[in-house]
Amino acid sequence: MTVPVKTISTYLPFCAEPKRPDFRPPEGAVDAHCHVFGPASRFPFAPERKYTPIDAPKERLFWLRDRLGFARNVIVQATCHGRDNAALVDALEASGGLARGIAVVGEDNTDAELQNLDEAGVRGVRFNFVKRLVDDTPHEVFEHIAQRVQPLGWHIVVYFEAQDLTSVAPLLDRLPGRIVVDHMGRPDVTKGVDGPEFARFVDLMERNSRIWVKVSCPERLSVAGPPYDDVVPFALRLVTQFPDRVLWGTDWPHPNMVSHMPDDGFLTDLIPRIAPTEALQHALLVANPMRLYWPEEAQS
Ligand code: 0GY
Repeated sequence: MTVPVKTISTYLPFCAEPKRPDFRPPEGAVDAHCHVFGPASRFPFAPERKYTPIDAPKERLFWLRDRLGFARNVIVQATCHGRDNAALVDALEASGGLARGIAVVGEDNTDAELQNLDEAGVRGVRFNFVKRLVDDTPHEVFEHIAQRVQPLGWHIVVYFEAQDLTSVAPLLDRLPGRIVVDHMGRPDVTKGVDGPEFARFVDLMERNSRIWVKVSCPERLSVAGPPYDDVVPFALRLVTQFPDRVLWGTDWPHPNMVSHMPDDGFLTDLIPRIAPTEALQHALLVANPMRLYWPEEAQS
């Protein structure tokens, strides 16, 4: 299959032919963090974006899902599409119920617009604190949006980096409902899994049982590079300590990667290293994401 690469970006293209993983995900497994980008000809990128990605359309995402042995996707609105969730909605509608979404919305979105997103399969809203990706949003705005989406039963996904935990933590305590932290709160892995910085993140999860975490993105967090031995202990710690509050995702198509582009089959093969038993794998890949994204189908 040809990859729809457009050289409009300085970033690396996603891996065209990922390996078939040796690890077989359990039946019904969910890739709970991935994106669709464009195609720009149909879904233009946001004028305020901080990067222009290579097109990564829904067809290619669904092909990857099947190749890796996953059953469902959770598609997360990325900053390059701003608050225009059209590409996300298009992918959700084309998925035949096999994808749910996380949108980005603003205070000016009407209740009817939120309702339409819900009907398309959106189940949460993302608040981004990563300075290279977005301009600052006042915390009161996030709190207001969080209150407005509660009647829909949505949860909040937050993306921040470890050095921002101190400033974001009070907001996390105030936000209602469930909160999912992207990419393990982006620890600085050189500081060690037993160091004070990661301890602060683990402590946050211990104190607040409404906080879940995605054990994703070793390729972004690693200093050593593949096979990401420096990241595995962080994910393993979270999966074993909070087995019913962890999610896993590929992060395909890996926007903003400049050092190397991971093979998604290889990322899938890391799962048994971070979730070493079948019970942990089932919780991580099936039971937890089903509870959050398809609660109407989830077995308790
Ligand atoms: C990710 C990570 C990144 C980008 C975004 O919304 C985004 O643009 O999340 C990043 O550059 O770290 O989850 O895709």
